[in-house]
Amino acid sequence: MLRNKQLAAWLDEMKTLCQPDALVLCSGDDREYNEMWSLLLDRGVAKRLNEDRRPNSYLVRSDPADVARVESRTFICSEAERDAGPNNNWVEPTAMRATLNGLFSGCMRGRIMYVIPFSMGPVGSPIAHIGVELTDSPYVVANMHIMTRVGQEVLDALGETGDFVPCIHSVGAPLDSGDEDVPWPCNPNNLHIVHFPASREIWSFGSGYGGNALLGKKCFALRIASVIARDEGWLAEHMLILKITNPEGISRYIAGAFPSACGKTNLAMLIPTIPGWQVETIGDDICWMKFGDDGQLHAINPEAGFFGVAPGTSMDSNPNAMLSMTDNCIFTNVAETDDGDVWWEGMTKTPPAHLTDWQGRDWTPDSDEPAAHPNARFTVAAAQCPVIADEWEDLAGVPISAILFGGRRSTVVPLVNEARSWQQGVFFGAIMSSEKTAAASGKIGELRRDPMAMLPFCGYNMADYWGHWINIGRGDGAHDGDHDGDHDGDHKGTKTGLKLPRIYYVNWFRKNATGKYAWPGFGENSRVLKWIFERCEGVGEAIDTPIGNLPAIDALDVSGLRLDPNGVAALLSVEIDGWLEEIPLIEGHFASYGEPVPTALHQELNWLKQRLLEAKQEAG
Ligand code: GTP
Ligand code: SPV
Ligand code: MN
Repeated sequence: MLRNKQLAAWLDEMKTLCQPDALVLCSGDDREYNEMWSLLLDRGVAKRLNEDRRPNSYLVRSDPADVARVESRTFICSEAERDAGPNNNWVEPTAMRATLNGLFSGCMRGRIMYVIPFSMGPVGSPIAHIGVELTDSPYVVANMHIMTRVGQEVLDALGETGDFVPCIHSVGAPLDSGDEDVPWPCNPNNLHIVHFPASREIWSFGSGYGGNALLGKKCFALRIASVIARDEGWLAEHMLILKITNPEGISRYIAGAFPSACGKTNLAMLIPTIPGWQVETIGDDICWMKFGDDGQLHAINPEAGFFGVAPGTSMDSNPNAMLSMTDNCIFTNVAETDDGDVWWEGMTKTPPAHLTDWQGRDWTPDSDEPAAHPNARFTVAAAQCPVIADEWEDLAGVPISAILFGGRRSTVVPLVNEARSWQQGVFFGAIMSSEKTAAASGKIGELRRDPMAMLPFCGYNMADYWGHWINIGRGDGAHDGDHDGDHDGDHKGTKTGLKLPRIYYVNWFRKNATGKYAWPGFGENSRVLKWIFERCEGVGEAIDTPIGNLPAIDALDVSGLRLDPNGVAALLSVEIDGWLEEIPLIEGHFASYGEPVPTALHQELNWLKQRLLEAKQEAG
């Protein structure tokens, strides 16, 4: 059955190492999906939700020690430490292999090893890639069914000699005879999420949750794929992809990088508040982009499902997400209502009078803790989204007109700012910063630089990654270091015929003096998308400012929005002093990456500083 020689050999090796009781080759079909759930129901970790309210859906409660990605236990084991960069934890590969051999030795005793052949991207797309995940977690199998394309068609595409990314995953909790299983086996004290970029391998031990365990997602589609993309001259990014159509029926595609839990899913599915405009979804988390023959970057969503943040999602904030999860859905670490449905903070204005919280405890509105874990998630097929675009699985991908970068910044960063050139756009991405969320363990609210929203996901030295972005703008993958720093604003690469996307720095999270969000966000973000669309069409008006091109005050459509005009002006103002205070922080940020930071980015920083100082002088 396994025609691929490399796969057969690797399976033998991993079976010997992990010593599972049995090996199951996954088909990806419904029978297998249902079988995983009967196992999980038996184990007591899953509950079938009320069939009338949430058909064919399950609630799962993880171990409270296994609820999010753990960046401190995530490693990039390149040959040289320098190639992992200050953005990654590095361990010398031979030493790490010795550690992993110890951890994985016998780690699947008493369990089944599932073999999941999966494709990231529609099978047959020139942008897609194949992986095989071995796992001892039926929960992972069920999630992979939804999040990726699994089964025989992938093995067929792989053929006898095709390449795949080997991904080995274990919850790290072997069962010896007589041991009783726990509902959510894991091994948080020995957590290792390891990537070998040279051999393009992934080894994950000790966690069964999200990006730690669904290895097609962050581990493959971002960390390993970013390395492949560097080598092959394309981009693997932490971005949503949306389609926007104006009242005349003209469509454009926009990609956007926002850090974890900063609004990608929401933006990808938004319902415009401005009449006549339409937004449809291509993807909500990951974007792979390659140049097409037309000189444009063409993007695919390598995933087949959404693994979305539940808290904050409601019929007000994101109706299309709510409508995606009416059935056939997996909910992890949400709260349960007394009638066997789900609830989370923000789903309804008033919480139910009684719930069972994410840890299975009684909960009432008087409880001190949230009923759902802040990183509770839903898993659902992308095809269930009511606004999924018809072309979301197009093998050639969709041509990208604009790229957005944005984070959570309560101060200084304006609502929207257009880069004058690709180079300045890369600078915007490189200086992105955001207040931390619950998607990863760590202190919430702390400001950190998260370049291109890739800090936890770039599989190599971040400064080299910036260099790669600069090179992409010139239409080549080669690295020669220097750059002319052109600010001609034509968004054309130096290679003839290149039509690069325009780049924007956006911020939905500015707060006013009273600590409230100054911008209503969500569906109202369509107003910003409209301006961006018009810029791409060559009609939207912009003002040249020291930090970039900002919308002329009446170029941003705020009709019908009950926002005081001073509020809009504040959202679009250039805070000279605030930005001048950022300069040493950006200098420190670049200094922390040292010598490999591209000259082009230093040029942009100097240029920004100069323009700000001039503006300050003019203002007296
Ligand atoms: P990951 O799946 O972790 O990569 O997250 P994501 O980037 O897809 O974030 P998501 O869209 O799930 O949003 C996360 C949180 O941000 C939710 O609680 C949303 O309610 C909130 N949010 C999203 N968009 C906006 C916005 O425009 N304004 C405000 N104030 N909050 C927003
Ligand atoms: C993120 O943290 O950016 C996510 C969730 O999308 S996870 O799959 O856990 O990485
Ligand atoms: Mn994400």
